[in-house]
Amino acid sequence: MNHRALRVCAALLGLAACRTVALGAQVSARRVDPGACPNLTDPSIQWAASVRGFSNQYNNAGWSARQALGRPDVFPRHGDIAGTWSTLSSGSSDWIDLSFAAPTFAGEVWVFETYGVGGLYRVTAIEANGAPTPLWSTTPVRGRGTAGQLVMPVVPARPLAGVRLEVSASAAGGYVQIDAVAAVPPNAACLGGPKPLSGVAASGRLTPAEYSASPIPGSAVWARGVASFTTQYGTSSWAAQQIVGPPTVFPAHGDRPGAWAPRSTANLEDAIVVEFPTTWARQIWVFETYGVGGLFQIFDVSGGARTLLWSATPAVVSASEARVLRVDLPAARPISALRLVVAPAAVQSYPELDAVALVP
Ligand SMILES: [Ca+2]
Repeated sequence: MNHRALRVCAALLGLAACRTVALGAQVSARRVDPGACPNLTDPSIQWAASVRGFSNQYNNAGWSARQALGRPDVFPRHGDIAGTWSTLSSGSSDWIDLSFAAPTFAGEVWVFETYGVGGLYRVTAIEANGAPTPLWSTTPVRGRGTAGQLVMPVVPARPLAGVRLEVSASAAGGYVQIDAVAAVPPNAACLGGPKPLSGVAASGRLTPAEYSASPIPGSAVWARGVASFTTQYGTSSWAAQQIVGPPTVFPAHGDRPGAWAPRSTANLEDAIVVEFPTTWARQIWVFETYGVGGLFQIFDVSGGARTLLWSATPAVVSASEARVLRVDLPAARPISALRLVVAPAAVQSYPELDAVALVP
């Protein structure tokens, strides 16, 4: 398999680092028991929405390929139960290709196995551009007697158009049946995904009109410096330094000089670390003037800490208006540095950040 390589950048505690990631590097997936992941009803989860193809199906009704779409309807039950895609026989090796409704920014892929659990041995990601990339593989084993949820990290997190599953009924010792498949954004991840600080409330993104009715208080402390960044679009007009100080673009919207812009709309992830005089902050305000919605994580990285304060699924919020994200913290905390993470590829644009402030 010829793995595609992708340049990915990360800002780590003041050190901006870029590395080349081979998409297709094997990840460690885990089969977890029913109930181990509490987020099954999270509305940001995208369930497989259409069947692109399959090698076989047991029949054209209760055990057809279409039964792998949507939310689980057999899981957490285990057994030869209608409502799943089933292999043609108890001795066949089969595959199925499933698509999500639209390329979905995924930090994990979940597969719900309800019979012949152990027979699923390979999962291939279908990238947003249609290219297949190996995600996980193992040796198929004899089926176990309970349903399983296979949880696979997607590294780096990125938009996926679909997945291909390969199963071996002969290895499992009986029919293999798959109930449902999901693309899960990082904020709803089951394993390993960072969990935001509890009690944090986002106001949503204020429109310029909403902002003018309820503007930032005069006590706001604006970012005074940039500690690091992954990329910048040039060294002047869209440089990282353009995020320092009060807004200069807002309330205007557009690809306008005066805001930090990452280098490429194809980057999966970019980040900037901004510095403040230490402030006991109760709120964080971020002014997004282009690629609005591409901002998806805010970390407190003061003094070597790394606490996820806020997380969302990156998606286009507005293509015509600027927005102000206001995050309300459950209690004042001393902040001297924030790491803001954007996903250009998820919004197919330059997420441009005009200004960031702490409000005591
Ligand atoms: Ca099903």
